[in-house]
Amino acid sequence: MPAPAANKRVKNRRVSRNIIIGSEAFILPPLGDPARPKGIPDDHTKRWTVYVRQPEGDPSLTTWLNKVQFKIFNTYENPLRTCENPPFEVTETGWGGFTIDVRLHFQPASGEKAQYRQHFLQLEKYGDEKQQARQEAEGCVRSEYLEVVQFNEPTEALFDALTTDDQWNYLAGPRAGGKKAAVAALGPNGRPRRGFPGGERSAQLPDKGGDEVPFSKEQEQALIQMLQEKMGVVEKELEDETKKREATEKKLKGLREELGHEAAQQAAQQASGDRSRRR
Ligand code: SLL
Repeated sequence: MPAPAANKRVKNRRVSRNIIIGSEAFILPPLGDPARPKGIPDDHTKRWTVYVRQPEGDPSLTTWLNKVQFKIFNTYENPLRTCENPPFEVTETGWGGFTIDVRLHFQPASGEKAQYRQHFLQLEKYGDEKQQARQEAEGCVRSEYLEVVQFNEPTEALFDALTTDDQWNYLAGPRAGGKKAAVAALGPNGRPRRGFPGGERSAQLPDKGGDEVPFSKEQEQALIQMLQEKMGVVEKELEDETKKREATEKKLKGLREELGHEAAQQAAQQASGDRSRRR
């Protein structure tokens, strides 16, 4: 009985995905300020959000990411926060920074175990003077890092998910920038541009092609193979031509020698005739 695709692994393949783990913190209006939202503990000075998302224009992380859990400081109510759907983020208020455990749970068909990351919730300004001036001006402290998640020999089901066009569909949906941006996200074929809303960022090809996928790694590989075969044919032809040229040159040399010999004989005869006539 063939193994179900969720167990069967694609040999010698590794697929990577980038994710951003980060946090943003904003200063709250001080106590007594009418602009200060109600119901916030008096000692809280910041509103912050911790998040996991894909870099802009990258394939949707829901293809492989099922849910994210954020384990925040244990004085918060229900410190293990679970996000089953995007946006994978938690917003809270507080007064101090701490390390947040981020648990990445993969789609069941991936057969992958959960992975853990950590993120320090940075609330205070940091960096050089220029950076701090900007954080001050924006009233926002952001701290992000790029993480790479690698799927080594993914299950067939995961590999399929990671190589379909649908991963970019979210780019054509409603989003900041409205309809114009959504239209800009569509390629000339009316389908979402592959990964790059501005038509830039990366030259990476999707792994598999299809009727509406003009370029893929699979096609690239086929093209390389075809070119290598053609190069083989051309090399063989070149070899044959070289042999032919060598044979022709040999013949020519022979003819020249013969001709040279005859010419020399003729010249010799002529010379001896001349000599006899002179006598
Ligand atoms: C530490 N940095 O790691 C310190 C603790 C805790 C911050 C920082 C309010 C929490 C609440 C808050 O901001 N705590 O209201 O439950 O030991």
